[in-house]
Amino acid sequence: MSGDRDYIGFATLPEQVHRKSVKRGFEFTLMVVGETGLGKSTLINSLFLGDLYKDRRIPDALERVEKTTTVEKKTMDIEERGVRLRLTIVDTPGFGDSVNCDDTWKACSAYIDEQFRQYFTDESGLNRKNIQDNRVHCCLYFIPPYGHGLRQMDLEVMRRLHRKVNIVPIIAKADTLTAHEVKKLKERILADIDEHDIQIYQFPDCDSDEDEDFKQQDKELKACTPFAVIGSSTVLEVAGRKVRGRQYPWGVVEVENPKHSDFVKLRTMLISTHMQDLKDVTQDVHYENFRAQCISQISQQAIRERSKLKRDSGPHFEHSISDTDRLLLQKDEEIRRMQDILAQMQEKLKATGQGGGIGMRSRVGSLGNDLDVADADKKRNSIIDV
Ligand SMILES: Nc1nc2c(ncn2[C@@H]2O[C@H](COP(=O)(O)OP(=O)(O)O)[C@@H](O)[C@H]2O)c(=O)[nH]1
Ligand SMILES: [Mg+2]
Repeated sequence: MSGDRDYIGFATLPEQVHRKSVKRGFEFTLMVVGETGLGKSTLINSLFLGDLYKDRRIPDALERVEKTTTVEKKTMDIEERGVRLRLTIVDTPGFGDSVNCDDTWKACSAYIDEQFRQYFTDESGLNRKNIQDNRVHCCLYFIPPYGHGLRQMDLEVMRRLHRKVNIVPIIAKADTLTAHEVKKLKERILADIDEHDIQIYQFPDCDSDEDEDFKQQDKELKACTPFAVIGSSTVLEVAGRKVRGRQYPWGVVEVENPKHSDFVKLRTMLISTHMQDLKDVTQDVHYENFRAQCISQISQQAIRERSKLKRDSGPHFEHSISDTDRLLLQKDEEIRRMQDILAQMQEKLKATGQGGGIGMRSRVGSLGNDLDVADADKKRNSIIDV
């Protein structure tokens, strides 16, 4: 009983948050970018479709994979142990020739911006509670296995996108490289990224109180960037096991074999360990950037409109009012001074027995400039003083 009294109840907060999140479900959007033919569509199929539709016959790559010519969005609702995930895959048209990548980055950039804009509009609207989050949380950037590091084109596309989205670089078709070549290519790519100040997604530091297994997994994950992956839409039978792989005359390359590629590490990172962090960085860094730009644009627009209004209505409105006021005040002051002088003159004249101030009235009525008035004052004072 005494135990009950000590118990306030907030220890259930994590469960409450958990229940609420589970009820609401999760949303995640992944974009794939890179040259045509690098296996983007195949990898996406390998990453998700096989798991999503376990009972479905997986058709041959040739049957399934078609050339992507526009930004294509596929959404799937997945449920695993009661947790619902709405996964959106954005497949982009790859740059077809090795010279011009403008169309690709423009299409990707426009898509990302559009999702941010939609979110920004929804967030400023009335129904903020049920906003659908379609922002792109991660971009897998496919690097060809046959180059020596990043090409000018890769750098260009990455530079256009790195401030908008979490870029995760990937070495495509890693089955075409030996283990040594993979190692060398990874080093070259990381050096190029560093040299050209490209901001790829940074894995967060592992908390010191995490268990050793997790720390080890985290270390391995960080060490294998950029992930060297293999994709296949074909299921083969190897020693009685059904595996997704690629059949070569000398053997089978297994997509999910950690010795053959980093495919499983990539999938674990994307789905099991870093999905929430990718979403957090999208919200806190990339979206915040976009939002700041939006707000600054809106305020600049307001300033421009205000000055335009002022300019347009200037001669008739604000300016004329303040000018008239100023002028009126000036004139009032002048009149008051003149009246004072007049009163003094009249008193002195009275005292000397001469008649009322001739000509002063006309002077006051004509309201000459300040210099004239000052000169006149001096003269008058000297006359009076004499
Ligand atoms: N060697 C090898 N070939 C692949 C791999 N992934 C896909 N391919 C093949 O590359 C070709 C182009 O793949 P596709 O997914 O259409 O590329 P996309 O244009 O980037 O979407 C297809 O014939 C695939 O079978 C891979 O990991 N290794
Ligand atoms: Mg494709």
